[in-house]
Amino acid sequence: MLTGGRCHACGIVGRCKVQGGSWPRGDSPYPTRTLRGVSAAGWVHCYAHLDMDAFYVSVELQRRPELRGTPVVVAGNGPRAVVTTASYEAREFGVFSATPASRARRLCPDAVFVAPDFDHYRDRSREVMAALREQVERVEIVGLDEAYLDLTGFERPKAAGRQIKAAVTARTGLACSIGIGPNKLVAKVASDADKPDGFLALSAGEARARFSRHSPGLLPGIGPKSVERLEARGVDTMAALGATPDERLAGWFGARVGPHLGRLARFEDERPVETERVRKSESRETTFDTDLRGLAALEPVLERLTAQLCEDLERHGRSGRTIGIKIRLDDFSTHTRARSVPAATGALEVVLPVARDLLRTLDPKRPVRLLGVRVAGLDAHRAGRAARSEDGQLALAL
Ligand code: DCP
Ligand code: MG
Repeated sequence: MLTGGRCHACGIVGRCKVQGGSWPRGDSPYPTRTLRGVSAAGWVHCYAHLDMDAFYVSVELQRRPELRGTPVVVAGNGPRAVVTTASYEAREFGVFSATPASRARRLCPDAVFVAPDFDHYRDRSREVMAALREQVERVEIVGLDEAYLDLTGFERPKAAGRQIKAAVTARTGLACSIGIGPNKLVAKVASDADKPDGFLALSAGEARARFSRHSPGLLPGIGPKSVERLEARGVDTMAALGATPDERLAGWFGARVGPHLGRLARFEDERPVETERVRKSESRETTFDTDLRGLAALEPVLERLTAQLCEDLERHGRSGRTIGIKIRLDDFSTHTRARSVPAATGALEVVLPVARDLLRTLDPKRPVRLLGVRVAGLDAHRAGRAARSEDGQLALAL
């Protein structure tokens, strides 16, 4: 739906690729929706993004309610452990996801540290996603604690969003934040902007106005390095990035990435919600508490990781043709090697000898921080089916 050259739905100038073209107001094959209190303009699409609040911590607090209202941190124990989640009380001390656990202990000595229990988080995640599927047909799970929902065609999407939020909390006892927008990017940023217990619906124009003075680092996909490069060129706000001509951005970041960054800053996004996420590879990796040196030390770890990987592949009836290993050395350089086998496999007796041979050929001479193994090129059809477990819920991998 184009008005003034810009699609109300995606914020795209010109042809709206999602719908394969543009049409005059009123001729859309999709019913025109009124998003009360948000925008009178009809949106072609309406998406919601749901993100659980302090997910791992919230799950742990249900087991230890006496800790509610206090700084709680879920983090491993080893010398290289990082914080996976910090409660909002702990965040006030400067402790966030990815803060080294040792630093977190210094910043907030009174915090209670809880060891992560990933199996439990996966179970609770399935509950969340099941609650979503009861409410909405088209759900795209993008992580343990986040999902996009396609609300296109809902009579009152904002009311639907509130109902979904209430349903998730009623079923799981966990709080979440929801963002609603005409595309996934607006929905994602909106869900984050009003956390915790947030609910925010924005049009693309409203998002542009609201975040115009924010750093481009607010956007998913623009990391600290890109922010630094932009700032060095005097572009330090979303508005400035959105107004930078494509040619200049292409000169700085390349023909593909540069203009893409500009589109992100203008909240233009045409990705559809993908309900079937077919994983094309499966991997296991581990970071050592202290660096390992030499094949004799590395091979038993490779065997353990490969056994775990193959067990999982076999359980889900999946197989792939490309076997790969990854190592990260003490200088943080990462090295991968891969080899394809004639027939797709998930069997330990096939995968392990190839992985071991790749490691022996690589034979790292420096101390190794991280070792990983993967099977890629997973059969798409079988992977799609296997992604659903017997109870019809998506099986998630960390
Ligand atoms: N996570 C992790 N390591 C990170 C970031 C996140 O292990 N560096 C895990 C722990 C989180 C979960 O993923 O609980 C979800 O990540 P979010 O970024 O959504 O963070 P939270 O849900 O913890 O907090 P928020 O309320 O900000 O969403
Ligand atoms: Mg979250």
